[in-house]
Amino acid sequence: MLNISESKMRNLIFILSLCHVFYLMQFYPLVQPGELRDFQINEDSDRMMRYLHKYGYLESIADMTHQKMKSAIMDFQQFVGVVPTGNMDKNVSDMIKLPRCGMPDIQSSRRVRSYGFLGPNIWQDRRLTYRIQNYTDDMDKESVDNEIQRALDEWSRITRIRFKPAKHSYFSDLNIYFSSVDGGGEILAYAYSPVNGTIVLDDDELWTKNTNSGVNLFQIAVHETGHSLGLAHSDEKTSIMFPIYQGYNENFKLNLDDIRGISALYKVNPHQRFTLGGNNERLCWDPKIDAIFSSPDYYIYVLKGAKYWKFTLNFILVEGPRLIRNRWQEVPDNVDAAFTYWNNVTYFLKGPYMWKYIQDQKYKKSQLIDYGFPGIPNDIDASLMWSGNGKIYFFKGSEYWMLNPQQPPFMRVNETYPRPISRWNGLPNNLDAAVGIGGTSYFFKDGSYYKYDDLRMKVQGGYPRSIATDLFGCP
Ligand SMILES: [Ca+2]
Ligand SMILES: [Ca+2]
Ligand SMILES: [Ca+2]
Ligand SMILES: [Zn+2]
Repeated sequence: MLNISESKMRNLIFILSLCHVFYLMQFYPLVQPGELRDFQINEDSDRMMRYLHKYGYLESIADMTHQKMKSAIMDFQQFVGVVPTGNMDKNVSDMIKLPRCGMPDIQSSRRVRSYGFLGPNIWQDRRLTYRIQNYTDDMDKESVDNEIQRALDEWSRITRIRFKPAKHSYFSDLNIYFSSVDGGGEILAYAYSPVNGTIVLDDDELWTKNTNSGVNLFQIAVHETGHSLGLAHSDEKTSIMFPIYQGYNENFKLNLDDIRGISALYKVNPHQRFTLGGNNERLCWDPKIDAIFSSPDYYIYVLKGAKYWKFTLNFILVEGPRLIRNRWQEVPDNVDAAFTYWNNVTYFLKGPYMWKYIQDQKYKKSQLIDYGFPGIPNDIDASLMWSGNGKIYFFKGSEYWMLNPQQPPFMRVNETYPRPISRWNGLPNNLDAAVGIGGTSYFFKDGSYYKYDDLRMKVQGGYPRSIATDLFGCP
């Protein structure tokens, strides 16, 4: 629990941090041209140099050389995903004018690959409070409240962290301020790593919701609260932790990179998992499942017989058992397999048929598997979208098939399939079900599960383990 002196301390840290930012932005020590060896300074290169330093690409701007500048530009180009030429061309000088987050991209010269962490600390408490300390004139108060809560909910969905408005600022973990930062453009906002909790939104920007004009408060709040939880910038363009603002996205979702990052930071202690009891016991004494899939809104559904159970990504039970036909009317009991593809279409398969749902609830149609996925057999055991390459895999007996939905001819199975399951280092034949969660795939068979490392392409050490104890929290 917080006490008052801690909170005062935090205010002091906030003021000091602001000073630091103003120092960086306004009283930045100018390098004298004489200090630069072969490096030519002009208005453009000066701006570039400050930018690269501010965002962590240049450790120091003293002793500047052409080579240092070139390699910093290359690092920046690599981070934002353009060809790393190292040249200060128009492309790069345009890029550094784009609105972005005020936090550095590179910390202490560590090169980031996809998601990263800001520091060693995370919040120990899973119930956090937040307070919007002042409001902008750009939006009505209620909209600001809603957009901020909605942003925090994005992270709650993946972690067990719950956010509630604080009654008093003394006791608030996250503190959100609207304040003038650097005028319109460049810095939109910044936030600190745990357990600072300060988030500053530049009120020199026009904050908006549900529109292309101005800066979308919700998206920026997801990004900044990501920092508050400990996430650093990601070089994945589709990640919300990408530093440059990419405009309003009406279909915004956290991507796999974000989910992997936040899940890695806030792992759930397996011993604290929700325990199945009462009506749920069936999964405990008979944990052989028919199918499992993760939905577009990041829940995991387990299907068995006529029933389904809904879990969070960390296997906390949220719903179930319920009847499959009450949620997906067209889908029969005892399905063979199910998976969700990146286009948010969920497929249920049984015998020679498959049923398609958009956003896992709006029924689209059913068709023969051989028609929708030419070359894939009937009566399959398991299916999943593999995070290793985004392609769809089907398993049956001792064989598997792969589909690349993006490759013409449409959905045609490559002739080199089926292949033996033994190629998946450590997976057994006759699987029951499979699902990909973040960068990990889980395979299920007879009450046991195998955790598969998608990067190293093998079953992790210590597996198989019990589904009932590990995932379903059975006694
Ligand atoms: Ca600004
Ligand atoms: Ca404003
Ligand atoms: Ca199955
Ligand atoms: Zn940021």
